[in-house]
Amino acid sequence: MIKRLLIANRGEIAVRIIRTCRELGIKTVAVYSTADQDCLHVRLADKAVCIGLPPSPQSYLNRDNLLMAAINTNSDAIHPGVGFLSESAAFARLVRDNGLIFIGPNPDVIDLLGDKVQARKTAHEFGLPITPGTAAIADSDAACKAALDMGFPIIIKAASGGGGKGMRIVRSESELAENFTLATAEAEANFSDRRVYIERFLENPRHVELQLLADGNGKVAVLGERDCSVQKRHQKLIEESPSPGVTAEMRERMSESAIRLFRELKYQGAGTIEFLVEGDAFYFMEVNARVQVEHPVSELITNTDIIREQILACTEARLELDPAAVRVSGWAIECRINALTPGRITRLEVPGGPGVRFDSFLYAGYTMPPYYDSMVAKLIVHAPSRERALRRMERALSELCIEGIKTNQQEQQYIIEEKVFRSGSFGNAYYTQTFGVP
Ligand code: MV4
Repeated sequence: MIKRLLIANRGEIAVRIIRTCRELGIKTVAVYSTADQDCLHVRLADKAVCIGLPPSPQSYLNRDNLLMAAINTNSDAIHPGVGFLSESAAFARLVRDNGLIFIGPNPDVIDLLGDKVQARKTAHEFGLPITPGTAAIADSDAACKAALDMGFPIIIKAASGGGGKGMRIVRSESELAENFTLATAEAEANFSDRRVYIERFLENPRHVELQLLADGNGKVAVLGERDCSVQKRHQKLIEESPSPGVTAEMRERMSESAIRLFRELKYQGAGTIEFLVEGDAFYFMEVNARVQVEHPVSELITNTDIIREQILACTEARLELDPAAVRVSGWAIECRINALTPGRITRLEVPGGPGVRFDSFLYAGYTMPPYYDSMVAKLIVHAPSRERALRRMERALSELCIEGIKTNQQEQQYIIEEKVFRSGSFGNAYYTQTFGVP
């Protein structure tokens, strides 16, 4: 077992990782920018190191500062958390080349999966269904030809994109050339990679993702799926597991193909495979080579500690859980609570009781800095059925009280009570269709 782990992140996910490390007997090193001295992760870790100024490029994205902090504290490994450097092959390589363990898959696998064109090709070769689409496209004439072949509407995506960044939906031939040029420029500006490709656009599919854990030696476990269709401007708002739109038969087919892909990649650690689901068809979209914000819903329905398994997978090439023994039980729902304003938390009352989990870095008296992600808490419930999970979430949301900043708590209450969401019959256009253009 490693002795000391540096967490190259902040906020809620840093707190989450510290909690598992405590239980594993691993000492933790927190890092913080000069805006984060009073953060909960700094208080909970065994040690904390300042790594720079508030803007992320000077602290949480500063690879050399993070590596030096790890070396100077005699850390054995670095956990990148979510966001920031969690899918940076260059950072993973730097960490490894300096004799430390990166908690994630190996850098070549991160590179492969970070290129969406290559990831699609690989997934297709291993038998996963992909949306009709192209490889990287050279110019707008080639784009036009491909679009006419597959039929409109189409969606232009950046090869180095993902998570919705730099996507453009095109509904007719007359809009194509202009959008192709804009997409290419956006891709260059955001990812320093101008390559884009085209897929047939599905109007209102579900966003369904499988949670996987793998030891890098052929042992691969699927911890069920999550439905993340409720999104506002590509920001997930609510996640649940199981998905109301996935049958046992579809889950079986998806899992079988997912296991094959991860086994072939010799994937190590925690990862997610995203699919679009339309009726009883599913299409591979991309792999997220990290642990995700919404992992707790999978933890609750499978009774596992995903961070624990991830750390064991990456540091000892083993999983504690038995893939064949994973059972999905009941229903879990997560509501993300986002700050709409910065400011000081003057009052905090946390929900509790049966089947309620509150993952957060807030405490009364804490002042939210304006520099980072707006998510301040995840409220997660677990119950025997979807109907009971919804009732439990209503109850938990009514107990939650955050004063001093504005949050999206009311909007979450509204969605949980809204009839289409409650019916379980919705796709990724749900938010826009229900609340108008965001
Ligand atoms: C799509 C799609 C429909 N058709 N691809 C969004 C995140 C990124 N992983 C890919 N995404 C999508 N890709 C095809 N071929 C729909 C989405 C999508 C989406 C699109 C517009 C507005 C909200 C969305 C939410 C989730 C997924």
